[in-house]
Amino acid sequence: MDTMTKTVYQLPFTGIKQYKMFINNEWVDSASSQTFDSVNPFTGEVWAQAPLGDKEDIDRAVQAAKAAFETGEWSRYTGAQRAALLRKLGDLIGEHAEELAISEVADNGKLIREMLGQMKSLPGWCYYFAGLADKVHGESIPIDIPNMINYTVREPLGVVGAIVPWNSPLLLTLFKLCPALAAGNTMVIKPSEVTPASLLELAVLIEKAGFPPGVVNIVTGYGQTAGDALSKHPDVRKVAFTGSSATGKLIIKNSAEQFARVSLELGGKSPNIIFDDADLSNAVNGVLAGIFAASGQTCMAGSRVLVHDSIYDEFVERLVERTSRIKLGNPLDMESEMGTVAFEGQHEKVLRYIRIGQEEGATLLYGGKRPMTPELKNGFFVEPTIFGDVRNDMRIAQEEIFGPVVCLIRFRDEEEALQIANDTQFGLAAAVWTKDVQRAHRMAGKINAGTVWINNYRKVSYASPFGGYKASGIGRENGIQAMHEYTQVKSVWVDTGSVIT
Ligand code: TXE
Repeated sequence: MDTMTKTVYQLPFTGIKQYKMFINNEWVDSASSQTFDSVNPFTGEVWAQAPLGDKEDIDRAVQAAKAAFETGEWSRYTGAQRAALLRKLGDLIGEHAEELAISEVADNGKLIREMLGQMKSLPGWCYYFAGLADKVHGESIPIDIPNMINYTVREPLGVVGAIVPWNSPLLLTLFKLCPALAAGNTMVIKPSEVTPASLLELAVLIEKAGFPPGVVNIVTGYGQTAGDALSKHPDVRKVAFTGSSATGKLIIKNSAEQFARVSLELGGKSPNIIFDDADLSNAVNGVLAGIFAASGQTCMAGSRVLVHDSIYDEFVERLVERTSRIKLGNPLDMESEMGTVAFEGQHEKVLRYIRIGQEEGATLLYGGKRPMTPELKNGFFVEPTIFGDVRNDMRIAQEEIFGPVVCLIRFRDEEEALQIANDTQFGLAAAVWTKDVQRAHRMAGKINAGTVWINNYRKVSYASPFGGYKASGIGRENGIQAMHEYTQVKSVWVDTGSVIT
């Protein structure tokens, strides 16, 4: 902290910011002219308003995206041309990282110091997928039929609908936007109603980068109306969704009507497993980062910590001591170490689960309350909370809380650790802390999750596939595999027989 500049960042304006949506490269109000409020979760006050887009606005945006895909300038772009635009967008995001970070913090209460780091990583997504844009190729396939040539080409899908949540709006949008555009698709994006601002700030950069009209459209509005209309739209060929498992199910049902493809990145209840030979101070840091970063509001949160019986007491002592030093505060202050929960409904949900944990008989070892000091009482804060003696069948161990609440569960041996780790409807991520390299890989092989970290927690890269097993999702984001999710394969047959005879 000593080396860090002590700064409290400010919003670059006073009053309430009025946003417009972005359709066909035009800045527009909603068809109904209605707007909705975005509340700053630190002050509890409205700081921005965005157009309340609905079915009609979604339809307009999808038509613009369809025209851009079928007949617009974009439909004639080569991969290298698409790459150049993505690179330009990456440069602009890098240049505007600070403004983007501030708008996300005002919307969702995450820490400015976390968000500055995240924003600075975003250009990497643009550059990586720009690099793949001109390498989307098929294969030549040997065929066991005389005089036949067969080859495949990979083609874009068409209009992609992206529905994104409030916990990391820009990062989770770029997971979708970069491969979708690199592959030649066009997009309609619906941000969460909790966090409309940063995506509309991104739209300014999309326009500045020079993407042709209709390639990227952003419609703000509620899930049950705008989101529903987007996931049902007959001209949408793929829906890319990040959010709750319950809404994910609705998205599959909606998109089944027109056989649109779906990729879903959903919730988790990820196990963070500490063996008795682990480096304990690294493991404690990994547990803290796993559950208290973003106030626990990440799909990959390490919300179940499985601790070997023989080190349980020492581990608890260290974890509680470190947790007691976490400084809650203004998310725009570089010295704060934990921000708020994103909105009132989520705040109530987290506090409700803390009550449920107590009723179920778990031991509240630390936290559990809303802090009421003068600086914090207006914000949607929850103390970092540790439950000990949790049984894996308790609701707090089975249901996604999505807040700064960690469940400590004891295990006696590797077999039991594995059984507990896999005893969940979810399968997004997991970590194993041990110095035994054979055990680490054995566990990695047997855990049912899309990502396993060994002696680490939370690493993500544009180059590595990310997604869930079981109720944590369908499909993978990031990596070369993401390009396959945004393309379809055409098989072309050529009969050379008539030439030969
Ligand atoms: O999620 P929703 P909510 C989990 C987390 C959280 C819970 C509820 O446990 O407490 O979900 O959060 C849009 N048709 N995660 O209610 O509803 C909505 O407008 C189409 C995990 O915010 O899934 C938003 O843009 N779209 C998670 C997006 O879906 C609909 C991140 C996500 O909202 C819709 C967020 C509908 N009927 C929450 N209803 C993660 N995996 O990171 C809503 N939406």
